[in-house]
Amino acid sequence: MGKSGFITIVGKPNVGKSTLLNALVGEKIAITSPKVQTTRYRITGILNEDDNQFIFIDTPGMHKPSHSLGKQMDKAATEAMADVDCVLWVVDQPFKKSDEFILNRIKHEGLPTILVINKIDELEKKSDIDEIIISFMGKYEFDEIIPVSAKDKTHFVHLKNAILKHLYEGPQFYPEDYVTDQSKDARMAELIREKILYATEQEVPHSVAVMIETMKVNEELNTLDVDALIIVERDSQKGIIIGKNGEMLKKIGTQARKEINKIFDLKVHLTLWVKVKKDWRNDPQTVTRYGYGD
Ligand SMILES: Nc1nc2c(ncn2[C@@H]2O[C@H](COP(=O)(O)OP(=O)(O)OP(=O)(O)O)[C@@H](O)[C@H]2O)c(=O)[nH]1
Ligand SMILES: [Mg+2]
Repeated sequence: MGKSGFITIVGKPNVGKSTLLNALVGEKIAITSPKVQTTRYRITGILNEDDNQFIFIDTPGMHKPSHSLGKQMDKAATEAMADVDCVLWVVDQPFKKSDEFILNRIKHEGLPTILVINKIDELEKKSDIDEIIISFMGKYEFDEIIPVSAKDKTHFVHLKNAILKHLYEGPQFYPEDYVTDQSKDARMAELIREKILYATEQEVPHSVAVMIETMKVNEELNTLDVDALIIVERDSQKGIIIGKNGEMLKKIGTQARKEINKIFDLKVHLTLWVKVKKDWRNDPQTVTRYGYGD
């Protein structure tokens, strides 16, 4: 009988948690971007391999929250550490004072924790990895310290074997064709948000939420007609998202549609709308309504 269990992926923003989740599962489950705080809620991604089932939980990067959205993100990350079999703490640089925040939470849970040093493809010399390892030594009784590259999928066999030690023999939790807990709507909304994260700068990416308003099968054209709403916090941001002569919105729509078509093997007809909801990130009720609450 194979093993199965839950593995939470935690770490600071932008260290490559979601990239690692996608690479381990072998499918784009979570969106990724070079901007910090890309992931906003817990996302489950499941890998079935050799009778074993790895249930990974990707979390928002842990940071000191400054608004309701940030508080919910932080809560989601912390709560994802309860009741799991093992934690992957992902880092990409030597230990700093700012890591104590996560270290203390890991100590509090006391779970088996594997320190995953990511982005080793970016390091110039082997001694750079050693420097990171040494800086984390003695901070916690890590089960293992494993350098990886989520981008190149290096040392994944070693990582999966280290995780397997903490999973349990028994029936699998999910059917084999179940890869994520996200609904199709949520995944589509996230893919649209990802394109916005790439296309915009400064405060705009952080101020954006995306909701799927309607989704209908168009039998005549054999398409799925999707209307999505992009919400921003200010009129100026709405102007940026729409762009001169609507160019920006068109670009976001084209990129999102292409990827949605590919991932879901569907022909989607996507219409994007933009709306301003002033300071929505500071309003707990709105944060929940946009899908980032409890
Ligand atoms: N070179 C390199 N870049 C990587 C690797 N893993 C992730 N990245 C890049 O790092 C950036 C952040 O990746 P994400 O996966 O979005 O990071 P995250 O930790 O999920 O970020 P948050 O959701 O904001 O907490 C992206 O630009 C990725 O392409 C890696 O192994 N090598
Ligand atoms: Mg992420």
